[in-house]
Amino acid sequence: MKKTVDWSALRQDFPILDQQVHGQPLVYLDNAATSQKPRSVIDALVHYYTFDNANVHRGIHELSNRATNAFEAARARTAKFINAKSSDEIIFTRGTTESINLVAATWGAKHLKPGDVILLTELEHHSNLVPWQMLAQKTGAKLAYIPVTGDEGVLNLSKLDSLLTSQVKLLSMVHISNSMGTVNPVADLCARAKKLGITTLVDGAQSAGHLPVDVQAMGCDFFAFSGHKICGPTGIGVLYGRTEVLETMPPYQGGGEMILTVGYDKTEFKHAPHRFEAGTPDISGPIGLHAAMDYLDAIGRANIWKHDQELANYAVDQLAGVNNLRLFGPKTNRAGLVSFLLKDVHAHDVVTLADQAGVALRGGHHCTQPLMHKLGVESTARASFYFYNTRDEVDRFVAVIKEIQKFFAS
Ligand code: C6P
Repeated sequence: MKKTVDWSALRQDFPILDQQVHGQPLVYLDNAATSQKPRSVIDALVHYYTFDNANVHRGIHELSNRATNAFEAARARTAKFINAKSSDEIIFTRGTTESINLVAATWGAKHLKPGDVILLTELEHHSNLVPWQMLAQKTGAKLAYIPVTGDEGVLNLSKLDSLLTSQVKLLSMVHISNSMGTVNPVADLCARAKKLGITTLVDGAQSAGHLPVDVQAMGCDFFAFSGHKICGPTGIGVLYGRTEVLETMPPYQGGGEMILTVGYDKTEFKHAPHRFEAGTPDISGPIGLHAAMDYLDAIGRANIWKHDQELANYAVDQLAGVNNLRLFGPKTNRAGLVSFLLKDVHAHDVVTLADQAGVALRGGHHCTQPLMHKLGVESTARASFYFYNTRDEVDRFVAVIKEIQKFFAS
């Protein structure tokens, strides 16, 4: 881990941050929705389209070779980024959502039967919930949930033994909750599941770009994340799958590039990962993602995690001075976000007024509607931090929240 990082110098790498919104300097605190992109990522995309654009794996001309090499180099870089054993364990998708849908459509359809149980947590984003509901309807499998304790949004693991029955075939869980900031003990949970022969999936949408990820140490069978939340482009995502598990799975979609031979009545499919990547893929996406991963690892994700957590803890301390504020999320080991409500003020009003002051927040159910209902609310306002945010920005955010509270209280 590097000892010191010049965080404010890093801000210069993000041209978008240097602007005024509604006459105020932009304070971008919606990083859990999507992160901003450093110049190196934008440059990588421009370079690819300016000099190397061609289709991959098909041509034998120079541009096609360059594009193919860059595309496959991004796959190898991704394997390194999460410490997968091999690049063949990396499937490019459109994002976390598609990664999870791919597992549901292929692994799920092959391995689940009526009466089997898919175990989730009550913290899940709709992306790690709706695909399993759809699969359960198709296969006759059932869903069960590890419960959360109230506003802290921490898993109540005292129920785990009774939930881990012999019917459970899959444990699929979020690593970091996007609406609470909870960090789940995924390595422990994967180890418990593995002993019982249960397949595991970790939704890393909010973790991959924020802390060091080692899928082998985590012990999961699948790990999903999105490029756009880790300084990469939109439209590119990753599904890691352990080779032994991928090889049991039928293809996702049929088409070009995923086949070995095709006859009029029969097709032989390629091995992973190509079996799961039919058609012309997003090529610039992995190239941009490669640049993003290089950028993040030059800073060091352990450093980023420390910075994220310091900002979140500082925000929690400062928000304690705001009247009638209900704070959600864990008391310890909070990820870099704060979710809250002001008494009798709709989260959308908080976000709209904050926007007028140049502060970008998110308000809503954050695609965790069942969790919101469990907590007895419709929505929360959320500030989510990344390494380019500063304490001064947290101060501005808190000052704005104080003003909004006073405005509605008067
Ligand atoms: N959460 C947020 O503002 P996609 O859309 O596929 O890139 O990521 C989906 C997703 C899956 N899991 C978790 C834990 C997530 O946080 C997200 C995206 C955004 O919180 C948009 S709702």
